[in-house]
Amino acid sequence: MQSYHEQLDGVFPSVCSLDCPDMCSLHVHKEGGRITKVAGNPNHPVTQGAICNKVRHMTARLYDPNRLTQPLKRVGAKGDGSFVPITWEQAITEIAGRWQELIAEHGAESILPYSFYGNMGLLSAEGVDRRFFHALGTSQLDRTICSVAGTVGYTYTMGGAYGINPEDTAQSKLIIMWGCNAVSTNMHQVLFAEKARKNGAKIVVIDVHKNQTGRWADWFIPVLPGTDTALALGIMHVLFAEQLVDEAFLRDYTVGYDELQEHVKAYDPATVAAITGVPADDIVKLARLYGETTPSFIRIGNGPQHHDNGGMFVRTIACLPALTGQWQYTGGGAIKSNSAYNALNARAVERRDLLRKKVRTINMNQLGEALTELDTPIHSMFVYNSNPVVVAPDNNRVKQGLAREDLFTVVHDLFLTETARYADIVLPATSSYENLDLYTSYWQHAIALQQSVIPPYGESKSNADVFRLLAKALGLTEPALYESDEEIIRQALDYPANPYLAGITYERLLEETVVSLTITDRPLPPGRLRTPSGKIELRSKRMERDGYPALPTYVPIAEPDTYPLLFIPAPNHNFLNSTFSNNEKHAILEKTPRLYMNEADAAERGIANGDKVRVYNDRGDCVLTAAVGDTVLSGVTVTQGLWAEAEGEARLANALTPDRLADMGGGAVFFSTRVEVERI
Ligand SMILES: Nc1nc2c(c(=O)[nH]1)N[C@H]1C(S)=C(S)[C@@H](COP(=O)(O)OP(=O)(O)OC[C@H]3O[C@@H](n4cnc5c(=O)[nH]c(N)nc54)[C@H](O)[C@@H]3O)O[C@H]1N2
Ligand SMILES: Nc1nc2c(c(=O)[nH]1)N[C@H]1C(S)=C(S)[C@@H](COP(=O)(O)OP(=O)(O)OC[C@H]3O[C@@H](n4cnc5c(=O)[nH]c(N)nc54)[C@H](O)[C@@H]3O)O[C@H]1N2
Ligand code: SF4
Ligand SMILES: [Mo]
Repeated sequence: MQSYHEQLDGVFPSVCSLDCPDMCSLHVHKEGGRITKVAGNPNHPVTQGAICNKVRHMTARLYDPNRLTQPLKRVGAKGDGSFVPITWEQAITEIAGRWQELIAEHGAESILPYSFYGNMGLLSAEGVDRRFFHALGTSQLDRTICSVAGTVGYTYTMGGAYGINPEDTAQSKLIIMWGCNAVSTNMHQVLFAEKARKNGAKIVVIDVHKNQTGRWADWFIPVLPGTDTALALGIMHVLFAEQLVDEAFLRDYTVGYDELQEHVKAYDPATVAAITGVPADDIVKLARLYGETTPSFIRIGNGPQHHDNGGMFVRTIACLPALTGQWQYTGGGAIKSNSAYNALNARAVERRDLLRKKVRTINMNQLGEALTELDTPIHSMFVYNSNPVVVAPDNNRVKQGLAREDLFTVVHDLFLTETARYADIVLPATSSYENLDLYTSYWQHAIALQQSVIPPYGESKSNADVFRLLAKALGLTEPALYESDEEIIRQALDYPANPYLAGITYERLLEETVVSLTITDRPLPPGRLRTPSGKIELRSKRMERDGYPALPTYVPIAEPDTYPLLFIPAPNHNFLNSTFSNNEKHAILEKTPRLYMNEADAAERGIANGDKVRVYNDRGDCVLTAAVGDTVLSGVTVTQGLWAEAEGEARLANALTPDRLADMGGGAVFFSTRVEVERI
């Protein structure tokens, strides 16, 4: 039978490759060899035919006139975007030649790979690329920009990225979206919550911004940024004080509950109200609602863990369902991430063993510092699946580093991104619709196989193919670098250590595209958790050993208060991080980058709704349009979306964000930022 990409017309099964929890099952429509429509697959049990606005307009991105078709070589100054086309052979020869010189003179550690999950595919994000950089012995990258602080925090409490089945949340009676802008970032969680609401469930949203998700809530609770740990401890205080806890559950399935009970006495509602900005009455009301409703579900969002205290935030929230024994009930408990159920054979895929000597590891959140301040400098960087000039914190430092004349930069992307403008060589990348790849969800329990639906666009190539070409040009002989896409996918699935993968084979995926995991028992109560005690660790000896308080503890954010307003640059509805920000269709849908401000703060500065404002601090500035109202508390400002740079106007929110690291895992702290705002 003809493969999908050889057929000119028809409807083909596919899967969304974007870094989004939902991993929607798609139907791709083709006419005359071109994709004409990307739609949801109505037969998929979880995503049920619904997809987001962003991907409904995917053809505008795939066939955007600005999409790259050929390799390019820089002819102008770094950053100004002047390039001429070259052939793939010239591009690969030049990269290999420069790298051979650098390796001879400075060693392979002078080369840094920089990537994230612009494409979530196994082969695109952690396959041949990882093998290649391991075999070459380059510096390694710590991929910490998204969710690591919270993952570490959750793991201390719960033993791993294990939550409940999101499909069960249709049966919940209380749903708390805690720092999760689900209407924009996890739409199928909203659809399950809607089902629950029809059955009488209440939806509470706790956020610093009354955005689309806050407006959808039955009860929106505004909180001051970075103070949620105190709020959770205040809820615990009331639950213990009013005996709303499940004693039997605490005794059987947790450790340290008596110490926790003592510890939270200090977090009485009045004390917590002063920290969080949530009135004491509301803290009591929320605690009673939580204590009296079963089953209750908490969706732990990514937002609040992008603070200095983000690891402790997630560690603390993760304790709440245990207090009322929620893990015992269908639809009760929490989801932070469910990625551990989908774990593939990373050892076989990434081949860390190919790295034959100890090399340094660079935290991706401190790229600016790494490029400008290291004693043993980075002389070359290869960027793929990421756009650090826009997404990395303190991006003026990133730009300063990328502007270095002695830095040889290669960027592989679908577009001439803000980062690509600083490259010496730009390579055109295929979209996920052009490749075979394997996808797993970090929310639903499913694995999917993407088969190429269209041939490569112009001369573009997949990540895996680029690294195979580079390996060959550099004369690397390690056979693992030349294994086929299919072979690597088979190795990933061959992983008896993960029982949930049982019965999932390459053949089955070819046939069915998306396959649900078989989950009969979970490492959640009444089962044994993967914590040291096998129970939920309300008190954690492991944390104590790692230098943290053993019990959940509120620690304020670390940003010095030189500037008066907190600044939260969060994701928006129509972009995915910086992806789509450069596609006209999506930018028009999103209209303009705004700064949400409280009326009192605006009045104090003579700012009216619709005014152009400059947001600034010592790190940089950003020009936005003021949206004055009551969607944020006084002292808080919010912007949404990682916008592409506009002609002559500073629009990059990350010009303002710090590159400090979070309390756990070396995570990013985008939201622990302080600024001042002035009318232009
Ligand atoms: N449309 C769209 N979807 C996306 C993305 C996108 O850019 N756009 N990005 C994808 C990626 S990579 C990720 S990681 C996820 C992230 O998706 P989410 O888990 O929803 O996380 P964020 O959108 O970063 O932040 C969620 C909310 O946290 C709030 N927040 C910030 N600080 C605090 C705080 O201190 N306390 C509380 N309670 N709330 C706070 C923000 O206002 C925001 O509404 O979404 C994915 N899906
Ligand atoms: N201020 C602020 N900054 C943030 C965040 C925030 O909330 N606020 N969120 C953070 C989070 S949670 C995340 S996950 C990061 C995300 O940061 P990134 O992972 O950098 O995400 P994107 O901006 O989507 O950039 C992905 C790039 O990969 C390219 N790409 C897509 N597919 C392929 C492919 O197959 N091959 C190659 N070579 N390239 C491809 C896309 O065209 C795009 O330019 O941003 C972080 N930055
Ligand atoms: S971005 Fe998320 S919601 Fe949109 S189609 Fe992809 S997986 Fe679904
Ligand atoms: Mo992310």
